[in-house]
Amino acid sequence: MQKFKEIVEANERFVLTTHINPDGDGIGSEIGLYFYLKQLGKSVHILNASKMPKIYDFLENGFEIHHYSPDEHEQILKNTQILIALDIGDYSRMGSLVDLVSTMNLFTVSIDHHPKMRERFDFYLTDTAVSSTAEIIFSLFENDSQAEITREIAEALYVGIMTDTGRFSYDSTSSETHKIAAALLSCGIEPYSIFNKVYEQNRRSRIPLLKDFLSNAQFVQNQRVAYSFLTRKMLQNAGAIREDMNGFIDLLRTVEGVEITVMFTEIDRNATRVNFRSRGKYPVNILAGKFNGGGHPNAAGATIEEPMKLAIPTLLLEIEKMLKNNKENK
Ligand SMILES: [Mn+2]
Repeated sequence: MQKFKEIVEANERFVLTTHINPDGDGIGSEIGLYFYLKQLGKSVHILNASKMPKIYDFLENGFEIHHYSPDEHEQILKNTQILIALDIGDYSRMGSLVDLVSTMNLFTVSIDHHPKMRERFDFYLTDTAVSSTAEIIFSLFENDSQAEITREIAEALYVGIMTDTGRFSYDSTSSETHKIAAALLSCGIEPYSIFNKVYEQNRRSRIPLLKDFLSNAQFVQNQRVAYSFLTRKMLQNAGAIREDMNGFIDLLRTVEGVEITVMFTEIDRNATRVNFRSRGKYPVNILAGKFNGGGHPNAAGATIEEPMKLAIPTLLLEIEKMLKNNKENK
């Protein structure tokens, strides 16, 4: 933390980013850090490889979260001294920013709560004990008498914590998490209003897509593994976008006896996105790691460079091995 503060003090121009397909923690942490740096008088831009998810639009007030395009933002990057990637341990998850950033003489920082992957950032502020990157950003404010958490910052950090803890339900939710949430609430934010904006604005196209997802669901390995899939065609027919799938995988996880849940989504003809959930017995980040992905023991993801038809059996075989090894080790 001290070293990070020194980096901040010694520099003036910052760019913030988060991972592709950003979540509430990535966005909330960016916004928190944006204001933190602004309060210290720094120049700050936020450039994200992916478009801003609509549900988090309400957090974007009086500043802009740019959807990165090399032509438009090259100059900003050229003028930048420090690039800070939030909620990313894995450099490649900066998406389209990687091409330009990796050729530049930029000092790169990762602030994250995931285990480090293939160390490529110049500096890491990592705390795997906290629920979310937003908790780390909160502690920046806590440890700095010059910085103050305003209502808009509190709202952004609360969204980060709420979404990354599964609404304060995962094991990563600590007493410290609740203390931080309490501190944020005392800044005057309204929990139901935030909950409503994040979780109760589903698009109608989510429903036909959910229908497909549920009818494709399979239970294998003595019902211990549940999986389902969605093709591009199904998304198209439902008029759906990727955000419409949020939370689908967690429905399968709630089925009794299910230990591992997997959701496959077709990216294109030769690439399949795989998301994993575990109830705790099997660390799914190990599975994701086999395909260059990553995450937490209970929630992870990877992209398999195979058509979905092949990716499904490939992955199911890996799961079978994992279950078998676990049995033998007992
Ligand atoms: Mn996170």
